[in-house]
Amino acid sequence: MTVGVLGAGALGQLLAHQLAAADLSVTLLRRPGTTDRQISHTLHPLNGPEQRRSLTHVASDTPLPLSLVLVLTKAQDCLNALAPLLSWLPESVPVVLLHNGLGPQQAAAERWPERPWWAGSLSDGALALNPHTVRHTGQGTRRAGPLSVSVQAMAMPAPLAQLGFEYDAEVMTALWQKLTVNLLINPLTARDRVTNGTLLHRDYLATLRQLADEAAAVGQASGHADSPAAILDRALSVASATANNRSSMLQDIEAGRPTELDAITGYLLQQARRYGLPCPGHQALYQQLQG
Ligand code: KPL
Repeated sequence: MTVGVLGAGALGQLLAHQLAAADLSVTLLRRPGTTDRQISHTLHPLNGPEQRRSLTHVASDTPLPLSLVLVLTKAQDCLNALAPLLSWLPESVPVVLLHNGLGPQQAAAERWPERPWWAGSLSDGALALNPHTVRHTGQGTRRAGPLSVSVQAMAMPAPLAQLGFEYDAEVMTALWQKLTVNLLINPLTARDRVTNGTLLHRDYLATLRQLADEAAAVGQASGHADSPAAILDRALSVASATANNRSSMLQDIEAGRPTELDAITGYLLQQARRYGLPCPGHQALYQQLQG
């Protein structure tokens, strides 16, 4: 049986390499209409020499014997990318949503309620040097857990454990915590065009504190007991572990691609409006980065 990876950006390529390195069969699921082929991909791992391997690319509307699907598209592309795949994928196959931000996870589970949805987060740094070459720039933590109540009793799919994902029964908490990391790191690094590690400079501390305070207030209103200090510490420790990395939002801006701003800062602002909470720091970043 094969693991399908939907979304062949930096993290999609990285996980495809790591699955193949663990001797698992892996296929990159591409846009419908693309020709099936074998493509040579290169990984620059954190340590050791570069690795080359031939990876299979297959159009996502082509039925295949998949045992698991990992979704690493951009948040805003997730639902459209899933539709052709879910038109044929047996309902028993677990689908794991691993994109940044919040919103599409709930939308997918509502649109296809019969599916065994999983969700997760990874805070690795990865840089796509070109569509077939990726550099792993920072080791992150990886957590995944069942999103739908109907899969609570299901064991974690083995390939996730082989990729170093820890099982997390409270995956919404993991997603919230990852959201707070992205809220503090991505928009600031994208606005100022700096690496993640630049945020460790004291010039950024006051801004990061304000962003953490605002995020904590929204989190507490929506049921996530996360303190401003915990949010700040978490973001600083990821910025330090991925210091040389350019955040995915910065990479998107530099490549002229749409960013995940709406699923990250946009999601927080939407929740803030719901609870009547002001978020001037996040609002300003949203406006500076929009368009
Ligand atoms: O998730 C990331 C991203 O860039 O989107 C971090 C963890 C901040 C790594 O750069």
